[in-house]
Amino acid sequence: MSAWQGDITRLDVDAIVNAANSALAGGGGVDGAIHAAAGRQELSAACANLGGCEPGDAKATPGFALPATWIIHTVGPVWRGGAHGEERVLASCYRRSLEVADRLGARSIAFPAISTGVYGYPRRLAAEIAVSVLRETDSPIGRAVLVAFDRETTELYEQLLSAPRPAPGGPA
Ligand code: AR6
Repeated sequence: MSAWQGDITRLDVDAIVNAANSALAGGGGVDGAIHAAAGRQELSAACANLGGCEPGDAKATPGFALPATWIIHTVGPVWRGGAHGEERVLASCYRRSLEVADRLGARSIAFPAISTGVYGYPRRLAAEIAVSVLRETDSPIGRAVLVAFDRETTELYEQLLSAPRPAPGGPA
């Protein structure tokens, strides 16, 4: 697992994850950047066939003009103070994206900081969930890149990735 700062659409990995909305209708932020780089018409048509996506779930389309072969569209939670299941839904986004990508045969995947833009999830809490789900997973996907678009998120990922992993079975 590694952290990288920049535009996720430029990454040459098997799959990139999109922070989409439940209609899979396209939007701003990373979703807008992915639609623009993949090709708006083709990607919108592919998304329209998927029948939407529930928060915490993930669905795939081809990457079209992107270097990535696949786009895994996931829908993060809207932050409503933290007592509305936001953590469970955000963790599920990471897990389900890995499952869908693995089923397609992807062996490398890049994630944006899901929900931390328009959806308002606090950056530190979201980064902690991303790192802990990716650390705990037994997914066969060998390479996961956490893509940050801003300096604050990059520093959070770097701090969390350099912290020692708790010993299995050791004190919490
Ligand atoms: N590459 C990597 N990360 C990016 C890029 C990029 N090109 N552009 C933005 N980010 P957001 P959300 C970061 O708002 O909070 C859309 O309209 C950004 O700095 O894209 O899950 C959808 O259609 C932030 O850290 O997604 C939904 O309606 C992170 O990506 C809604 O926004 C996520 O910010 C989803 O909101």
